[in-house]
Amino acid sequence: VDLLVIMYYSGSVGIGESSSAAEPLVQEHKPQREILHKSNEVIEMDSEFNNKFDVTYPPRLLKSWRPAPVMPELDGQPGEMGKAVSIPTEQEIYMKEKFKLNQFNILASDMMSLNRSLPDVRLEGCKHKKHPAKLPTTSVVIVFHNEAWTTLLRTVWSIINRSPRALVEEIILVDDASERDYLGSKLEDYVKDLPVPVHVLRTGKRSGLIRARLLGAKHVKGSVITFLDAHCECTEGWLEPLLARVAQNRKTVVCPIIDVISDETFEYITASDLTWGGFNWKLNFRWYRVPQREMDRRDGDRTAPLRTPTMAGGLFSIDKKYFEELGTYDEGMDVWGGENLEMSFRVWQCGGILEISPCSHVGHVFRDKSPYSFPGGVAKVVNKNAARVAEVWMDEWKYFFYEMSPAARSVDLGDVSDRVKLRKDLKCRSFRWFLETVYPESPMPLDYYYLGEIRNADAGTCLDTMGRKSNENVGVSYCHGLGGNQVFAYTKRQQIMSDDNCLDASGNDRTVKLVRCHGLGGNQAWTYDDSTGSIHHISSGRCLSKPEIRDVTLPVLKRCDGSKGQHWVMKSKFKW
Ligand code: LR7
Ligand code: MN
Repeated sequence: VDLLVIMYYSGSVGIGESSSAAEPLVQEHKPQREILHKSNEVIEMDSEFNNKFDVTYPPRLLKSWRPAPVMPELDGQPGEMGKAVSIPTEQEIYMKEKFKLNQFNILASDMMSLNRSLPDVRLEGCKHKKHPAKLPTTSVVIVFHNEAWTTLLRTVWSIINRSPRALVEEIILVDDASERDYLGSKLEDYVKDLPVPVHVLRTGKRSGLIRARLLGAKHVKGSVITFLDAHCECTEGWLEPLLARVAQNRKTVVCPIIDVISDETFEYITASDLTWGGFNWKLNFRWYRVPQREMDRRDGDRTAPLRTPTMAGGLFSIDKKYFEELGTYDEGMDVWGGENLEMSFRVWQCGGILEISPCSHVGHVFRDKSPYSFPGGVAKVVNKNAARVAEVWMDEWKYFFYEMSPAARSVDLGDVSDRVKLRKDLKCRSFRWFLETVYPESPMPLDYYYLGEIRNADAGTCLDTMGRKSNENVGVSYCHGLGGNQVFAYTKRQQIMSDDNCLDASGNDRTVKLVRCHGLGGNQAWTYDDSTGSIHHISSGRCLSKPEIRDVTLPVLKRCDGSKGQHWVMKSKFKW
């Protein structure tokens, strides 16, 4: 019995104070190798839900298994051992043309073996880790729409080659109304001869990845469902740590570390084991650094499972019955997006655990754009899905999303009453509980006084991020009243936040920057006086003032003088 299980049955409940730092963003899309951490609080997880249930498997559902043999390197083939593939210069124009088909370099993929070898990227401590002699079986479900042949089949072969044979019940491929010929009968014929049962299901009409996964899940015969995207490569020992965690506690949902397969060269690049999943005000999934408190909870053991607030969405194992008990997915979501946060919130708020197992590595081709169509339009679809998440799971924190993505207010999000009922029936906890207990580092502040525009009484203009990034200046511009770049939160921790950035001024800076919130006060601490309207920068003792010259759009810090140019209005929704 490991520490985690002991914690479950001991029933300790402790709510963490939300005083730790919001850890800086690691990277926009792709996980990164670098590390850095601070903050040091330890939070006990709530255990009330799990200890009411039998969370382990009956022995008859467990199977003996042996590790898969290590795959040999194929001499002279491009991409072996996860190396980058280079395309002959005379093919470069052709390569660029073909890139658009899948938004990755299909020539590189086509040059490599479907059985290419990969390095064993695991930490030393993972290679010798003992897993239970018996584990549950899994069905691997892969949905795809117009996926390339070689990436799809390399995903399939990497499962076959690198999983203990006894543990893979089947691979289920769900074709979401692809329009490419080779994904028809050619695919069905090809998979007949594989050494693992592979089934091809078809949605018939474009259903989106969420409903396509639901179709696949319905047919699963294994005890555990493992979802993968259709352009992945599983590495040595990827499956055992996932199944081992699910076996220890059926309510654990486990993700591998998602390594990067370069969309340009198909090089296999190991991702950091020190990032976890978060989200921003737009409800985009984001990678952030793991806070020190989670490192401490694991006693500094980097091979121990990492509890993550959210998951990327594509790659994880979940007990089949638990998947059903927990309400599978929200069938009202279309095409792409939202389901990853929805499931993350649902798992945590309804008594489960979401983890990343650092001993399991699966590569994924990260792309900058989607290659396929979004029936209904990208923005509409993504906003609809996110609004469904916000309405069902996020309580008053949904306003951060709506303020940031005002267009989401006017999308037709359909009927969410079934999902609201699910939340009630499962007696799920509040979003406040989630923020306090699971994700105190969230960019959505737990306690805040104000959320909205900040208007200068003299100039009549509003603070505006101008769409700038971290470490750039905050500006002012004409108040448009539409939210987005003009939305700020004034928090109980004296921050003025916009998404995961905070207003920050250091030393003798006259201008004010947007800097990743660190939660430590200092240059990011401000006091607002609602009677005078002054925004006072504590560390410098100066006040936020309208820009000095008319045409300049940068607000400045000046000696506080009570003038109208230092009067800022936070109107409406103020909750002192
Ligand atoms: O209409 C569709 N029908 C489909 O079957 C649209 C997509 N799909 C398939 C598609 O072919 C692919 O196999 O669904 C799968 C995921 O689509 P991608 O690869 O275009 O998505 P992604 O990798 O950009 O996006 C991530 O977020 C998605 C949000 O809905 C899903 O959760 C993806 O599974 C998820 N991918 C990962 O988690 C891998 C790591 C990426 C990160 C961070
Ligand atoms: Mn993907």
